[in-house]
Amino acid sequence: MWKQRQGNNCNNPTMAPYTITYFPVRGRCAAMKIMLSDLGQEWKENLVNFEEWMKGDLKGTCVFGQLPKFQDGDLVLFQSNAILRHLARKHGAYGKDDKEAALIDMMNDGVEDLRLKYARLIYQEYETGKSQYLKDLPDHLSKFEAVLAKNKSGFLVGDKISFADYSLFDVLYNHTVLCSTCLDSFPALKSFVEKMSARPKIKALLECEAYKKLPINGNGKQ
Ligand code: 6SG
Repeated sequence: MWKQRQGNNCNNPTMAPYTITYFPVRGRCAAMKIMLSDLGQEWKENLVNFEEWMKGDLKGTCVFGQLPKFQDGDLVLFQSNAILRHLARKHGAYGKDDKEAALIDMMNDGVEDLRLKYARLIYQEYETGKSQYLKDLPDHLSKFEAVLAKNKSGFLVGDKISFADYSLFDVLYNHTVLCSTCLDSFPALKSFVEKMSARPKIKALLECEAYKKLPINGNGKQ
């Protein structure tokens, strides 16, 4: 049986409607925790360490053999982006109509592309690929910069925050840890990260000890 951590200072999991099961890292759960916090939602957390995971019992019950696992009552979900979308539908972070929802999906897919490049660097090429990665990064960032600079609301799509904003914020935050100056020539991205970090419930999560002590990535690289 894996360890269940009920109560972690970051939120009050008593009666929480949601349960997140994941490794003790921020990784694929950071965006959903940022989103849940900002939306004023509570969750319980089950932390699964490497040894427990390697036993394989839990893995065998996961649809794709991977975590995170997300439970909302009797609904059990895998795939972090499907989880973000489910929460966005439930809590009004998926645009005002179908057109906005389509644009939000498009932006989130763009964020996912960058997230996968980042994950490849962190997990496969950190020692050999970092300088080339940082050379290529402005080209990727400039696309998000253009979208944010055009939309006066400060969000990716429409007038309201959406799950794509939480996801972009998470990926940008990780990149500022990778390279503290990487947003310097992107004023809209810089201001986006500052504003998202300053939203009170996001700020509280980012400053909470239990969250801070989780490494960003599973191999300790950042
Ligand atoms: C890894 O990739 O931490 N899930 C990961 N790995 C374990 O056996 N497309 C989906 C999604 O969006 C991707 C899921 C994701 O939800 S996250 C998973 O389940 C497996 O495949 C990144 C991460 N990796 C660290 C890690 C996991 C197992 C071995 C290394 C944490 C560190 C040590 C044990 C637990 Fe570990």
